[in-house]
Amino acid sequence: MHGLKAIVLAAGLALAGGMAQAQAPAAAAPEAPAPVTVATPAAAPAPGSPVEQAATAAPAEAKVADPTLNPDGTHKTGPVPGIGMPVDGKLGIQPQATKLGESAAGFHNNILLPIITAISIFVLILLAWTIVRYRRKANPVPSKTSHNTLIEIIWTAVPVLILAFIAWPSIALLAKQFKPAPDNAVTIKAIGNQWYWSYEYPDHGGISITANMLKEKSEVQAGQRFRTDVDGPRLLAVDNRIVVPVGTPIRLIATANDVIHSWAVPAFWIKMDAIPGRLNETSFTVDKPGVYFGQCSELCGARHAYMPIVVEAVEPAVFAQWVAAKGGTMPSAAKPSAAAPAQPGSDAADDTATPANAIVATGNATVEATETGATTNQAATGNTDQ
Ligand SMILES: [Cu+2]
Repeated sequence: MHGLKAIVLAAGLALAGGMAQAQAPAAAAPEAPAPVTVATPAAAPAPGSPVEQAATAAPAEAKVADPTLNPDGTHKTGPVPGIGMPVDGKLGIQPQATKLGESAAGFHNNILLPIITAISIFVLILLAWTIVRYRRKANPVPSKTSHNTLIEIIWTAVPVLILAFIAWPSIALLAKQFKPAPDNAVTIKAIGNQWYWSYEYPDHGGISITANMLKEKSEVQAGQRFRTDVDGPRLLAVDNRIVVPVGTPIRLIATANDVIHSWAVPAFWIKMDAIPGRLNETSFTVDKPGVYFGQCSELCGARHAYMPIVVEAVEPAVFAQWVAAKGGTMPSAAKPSAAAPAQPGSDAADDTATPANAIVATGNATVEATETGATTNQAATGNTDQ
């Protein structure tokens, strides 16, 4: 019977492990780039940074309108109920907006859940049968049997086989989740603060965004911005969304200024700790345009529940327009990120490999960092410059 309990426990842990990846990035982080170069915000791109000045039509002349906002500053795109957000009374995992999320949710729904259900039903039946069949009235003289080699072999071997069967796709999934982004990825740095998120786009002219939760109409004074249903559900809508292009790999780097936070968006299958003085990295590619909601998922203090995350995925052309509206610049397509060069093991096939890319992909991040000069080692400074 112990063997069966172990199966149930192990299966439960495996299920929990599906979403609770919080600890894994910490373990993976030493592999992550120690000296990450960050272009100084907005004013002067660091010498050698891949900011291409020529691309946009002179933002100085006519300010480009933010394509995601209405003239009054409210969001144009509202959420689709059930997509990228929780729904009242619903059980299970949100529909996934990334390929990795789809495969992970499929693993959970089609493999783990049936196994767990079958084991639970089997144990329940076994218990009920034992209680009824071997009750004192039906079985007045108890058996003195204490060993049965065949049964012991079975109840040891079967759980081992089940665990091995689960481990195979689990480990493959973990490896995929922390596979470094290709070097043409869009780098976004998410910084947790008590209690809001701020973001930087170091490869896009150092755009920085602060995202605060929108208050309800009853909580603000007349004339102040409040949440509408287009902004998103209560407690999940923010004033400034992060905008990402669909179909493009995003390299997400998470860190924090004060205490440990966690950047979590269920529809992307991402939950990553944001730790002061440390850079955790993951990557994702959003398949469908839309608005996706998440929350800080590490208990970080009094207003932990009030630092939501909103990602708006748009077509690449709209993203370029948004970058221009934010006063940023699109990096040259041929150049990799200066802020976070691709790591060994990243997928070079996603990339239109140029000689420059090849050098960075195989080269040494430290060399890159020292060449650019105006860099900051986030890990060493504890992010005091944020
Ligand atoms: Cu937090």
